[in-house]
Amino acid sequence: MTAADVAETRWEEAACILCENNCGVLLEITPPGDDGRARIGRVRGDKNHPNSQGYTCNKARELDHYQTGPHRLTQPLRRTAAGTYEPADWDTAIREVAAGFARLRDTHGGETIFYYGGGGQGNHLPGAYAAATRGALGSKFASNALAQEKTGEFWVDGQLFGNEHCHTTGDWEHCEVAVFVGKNPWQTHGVHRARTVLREIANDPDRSMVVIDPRRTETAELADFHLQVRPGGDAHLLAAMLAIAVTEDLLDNPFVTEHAEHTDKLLDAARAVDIPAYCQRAGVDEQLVRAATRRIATASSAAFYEDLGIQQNVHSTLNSYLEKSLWLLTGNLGRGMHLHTAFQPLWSAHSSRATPVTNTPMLAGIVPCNVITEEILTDHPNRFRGALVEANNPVHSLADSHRMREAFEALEFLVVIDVAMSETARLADWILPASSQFEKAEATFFTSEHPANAFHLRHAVLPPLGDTLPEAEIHRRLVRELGGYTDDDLEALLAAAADVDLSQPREDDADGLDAFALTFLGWASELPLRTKVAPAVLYEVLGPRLPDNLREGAVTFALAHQVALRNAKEVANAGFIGDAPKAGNALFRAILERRSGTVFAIDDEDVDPNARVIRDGGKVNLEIPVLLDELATLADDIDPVPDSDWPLILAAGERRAFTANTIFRDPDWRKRDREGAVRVHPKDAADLGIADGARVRLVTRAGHAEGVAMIDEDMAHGMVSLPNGMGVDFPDGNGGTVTGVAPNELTSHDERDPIAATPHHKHVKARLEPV
Ligand SMILES: Nc1nc2c(c(=O)[nH]1)N[C@H]1C(S)=C(S)[C@@H](COP(=O)(O)OP(=O)(O)OC[C@H]3O[C@@H](n4cnc5c(=O)[nH]c(N)nc54)[C@H](O)[C@@H]3O)O[C@H]1N2
Ligand SMILES: Nc1nc2c(c(=O)[nH]1)N[C@H]1C(S)=C(S)[C@@H](COP(=O)(O)OP(=O)(O)OC[C@H]3O[C@@H](n4cnc5c(=O)[nH]c(N)nc54)[C@H](O)[C@@H]3O)O[C@H]1N2
Ligand code: SF4
Ligand SMILES: [Mo]
Repeated sequence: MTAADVAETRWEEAACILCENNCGVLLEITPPGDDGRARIGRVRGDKNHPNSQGYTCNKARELDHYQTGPHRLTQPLRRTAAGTYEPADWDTAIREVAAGFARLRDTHGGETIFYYGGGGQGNHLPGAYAAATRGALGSKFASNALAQEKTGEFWVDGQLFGNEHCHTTGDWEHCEVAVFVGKNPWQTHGVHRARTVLREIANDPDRSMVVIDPRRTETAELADFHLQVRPGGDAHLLAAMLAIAVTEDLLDNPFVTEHAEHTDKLLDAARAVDIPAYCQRAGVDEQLVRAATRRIATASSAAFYEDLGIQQNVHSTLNSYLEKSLWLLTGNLGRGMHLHTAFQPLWSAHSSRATPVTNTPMLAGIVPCNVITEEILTDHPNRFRGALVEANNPVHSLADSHRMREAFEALEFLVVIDVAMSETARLADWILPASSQFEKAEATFFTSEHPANAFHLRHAVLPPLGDTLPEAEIHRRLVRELGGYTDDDLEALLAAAADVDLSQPREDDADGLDAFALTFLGWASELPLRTKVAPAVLYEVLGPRLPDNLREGAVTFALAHQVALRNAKEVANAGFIGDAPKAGNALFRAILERRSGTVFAIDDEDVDPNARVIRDGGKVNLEIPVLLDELATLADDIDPVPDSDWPLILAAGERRAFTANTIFRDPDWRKRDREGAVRVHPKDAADLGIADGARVRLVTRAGHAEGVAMIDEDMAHGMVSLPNGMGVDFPDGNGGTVTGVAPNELTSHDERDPIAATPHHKHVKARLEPV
C-alpha cells in the first residue's frame, strides 16, 4: 500500500491499541494532505467486534496522536562516537545489528543477549517474530512488563491449579457481586465495555459491587461497598475478610470438600486472625468489612479482579493468595470465576528457571523487571552483555530510571526497535524504525474471555511511513543474515506454498492450505532449530500468499494450529472442526476473513468447574507454605510506627482519563490534566500549606521531582499519587518538551516483593514540599 492508494476518505476496521481491551474500532482514513500522509480522522466503535460490540472510551478518538507526528522514526539510525545518530540504509543496519549480536553470541554465548519486549497494549506479533531472531542467537532470557505486575499472580495460580497457564477471569456480565481489589476499571478497563457493565451492576438492585481502594475512584463511586483501605493495608484487610468468612461459617463447605484440598493450614491461619485489630490496621470499619464479606459469600456468584493497587504493592504475592482463597472458599470457581482458553499464552507454564547472575526465580519464565540492572551492572561472566528491546520502553517504565540508564549504557550492544525515539531508544547503538500498528497487520494475545473467547487479526489500514518496516520483515532479515535458515532449507516449503492462494476466501481446501500445513509440520519437525525460526520462515513463504494488508499475520497460521490441538473441544464449539490440519486451517481462514475479530473458542458451561485444574487428582490446592509463613508475620505488624522522614505514601503511576502508558508522546492528546497533577488529600495539603494548583516538590529515597498539586478529597489521607506514562519527551521543533513527571525517577529497584520481585510502585515512601 502507498499513500497514493488512499485516494479518498474511507472507513476501515481496526482496534484501539491503548489498553488490553483492544476495542474494535472503525477508523476514518483520510487522504494525504500537504505533508503527503494519509492519517486517522474520526474513530467509532465497531459493533461487529465480538468483545467490545461498538463500545469505546474517551481515549480511542485520539489515536492519530500515536500514528502521526514528529515523534515517528522514519529510518534506521546508528549511534556515532559522539553519541549522536546518523541515518543508515537497511542493508547496513541488518548487517551490523546481526554482526553485533553474533559477536556476543560467539564470544560469550547467546544467553548473554537479553530480550525485553514482545509488545505493549496493542501489538504482540513482534514478540512472535522475535522468537526466530532469539532462536538464531540462542538468547534465553527475556522480560516484559508482566514481570512488574502479574508474575506473582501467575505463580499463585500455578500453586493453586497446577501450572501458571491456569489463569482465571471474571464473568462480569452475569456475576451477582463484582469485586475490584486495587483496580479502577472505569478508567483502566480490563473488563470489556467497562463503563456500561459497571453502570449495569450499580443500577441493578439484585447485584452489588465491592471496591477495595484507598482512593474513592470513579469505580468506588458506583460501589455498594467501598472499603477505603489504608495504602498497603490490603493483606490485613483480605486476611480479615477470610477470617470473617471462616468464623461466621460463610464458606461453601460442600463445594470446598468436592473441589479443593489441603485447606487446613489456611483455615487455621484464618481462625488465628484478630479481626478487629486487622481491620483497624487496614483502616476500614469492621462492620463494613463484615457486611461486604457476607455479601460476597452469600451471593450465587462473585467475580474478582485484582490489579496494580495490590500487585505493585507490599505483600503483592500474598495478596493474590488471599484474594483467590476468598473466592475459592466461597465457592466461586466455575461461578463468578473461570479458568479459560488462550489463543497463545503470553508467559510460560512453569517457573523452573532462575536468572544467571542473582539466581532470582523467574516466575512464569520471565526475568523479574526489578533485577535486570543487577544482571547487567556486575563483572559476573554470565551477565547480560547485549540487549534487544522491542515495542516497550523499559528505561521509562521500570523502577529506578537512573539505574536503568546506567545499566543500559553499560551494555556492550543495545538495539531498539520502536516507532518513536523513546527514552530507551536514546541509549541504543542501533535504532530500527518499525511501521506503526496501523501500517501492518497486528494482533494481541490478550484473549481471556469466558465462555466465548475472541482473537482479532487487524489489517494494515495505512501505508508504512518513510523507510519503516514491520517487525516481521526486520526479524526475517536478521534471521537470514544470522544464517538461521537458507534458500535450500525452504525449497519444499516454497513449492507447497506456491499452490496456496489466500488472496480471497475460497471453500475449504480449494486454497491449498491443507497440503501446505502437512508439508510445514513435516519440515518443522526435522531439525530443532527449524521450530525456533519457523515464525520468520512462515512470514517468508506464506506471507506473500496472503492478502497484502495481512502479510504479518503469517505466524498466526502456526498459532491457529496450536490452539486447535491444545483446545480441540473449545475450538470445535466455536465451529472449527475436523482432524488436524482441518480445524486449524478453518480457524486460520476465519481469522483472515473476519475483519472485526473471530471467536476462536467457546468453553463448555455446566461442566465440573475443576475440569481445567491440571493438578494430579484435579483438585485445587490451598496450601502454599511460603505464603502461609508471610501471612503469619502480619500479626507482628499491627501498629506501624509513623516515619517522620517519609510521612506520605506515593502511588507512582496511577491510570487516569488521559494516560496510556507511553504510547502517546504528544502532550496535546490530553484534553485535561495536561501536566499530570500530584493528587493530595485536602488535610495533607492544609498541613503543608499547599493550595490547589500550587507547584510542589515530591521527594523519595530515589529522587525528587516538581509538579503541580491537585487537591482531591477522594484521596486517602496520607497518600499522594502521580499518573503513569508522563515525563516523555516530544520533539516539538524547539529542542523538545517534556511534560509531567516520569514516575520511575522516584522509584527504587530494591523495593520489591520477596517472592515475585515485583516493584512497590504503589507504595513509595515520600514527602511533599511547597516550592
Ligand atoms: N487510562 C488508562 N488505562 C489503562 C492504562 C493506562 O495507561 N491508562 N494502562 C493499562 C495497563 S498496562 C494496566 S496494567 C492497567 C492497570 O489498571 P489498574 O490496576 O486499575 O490501574 P492503577 O490506576 O495503576 O491502579 C489501580 C488502583 O490502585 C489503587 N491503589 C493504590 N494504592 C493502593 C493500595 O494500597 N491498595 C489498594 N487496594 N489499591 C491501591 C489506586 O488508587 C488505583 O485506583 O490499566 C490499563 N488501562
Ligand atoms: N512507576 C510505575 N511504573 C510502571 C507502572 C506503574 O503503574 N508505575 N506500570 C507498569 C505497567 S503495568 C506497564 S504495562 C508498563 C508499560 O510500559 P512499557 O512496557 O514500557 O510499554 P509502553 O509504555 O506501552 O511502551 C510502548 C513502546 O512501544 C512503542 N511502540 C508502539 N507501537 C509500536 C510498534 O508497532 N512497534 C514497535 N516496535 N514499537 C511500538 C512505543 O513508541 C513505546 O516506546 O509500565 C510499567 N511501569
Ligand atoms: S477501553 Fe478505551 S483505551 Fe481501552 S481499548 Fe477500548 S477504547 Fe481503547
Ligand atoms: Mo500493565
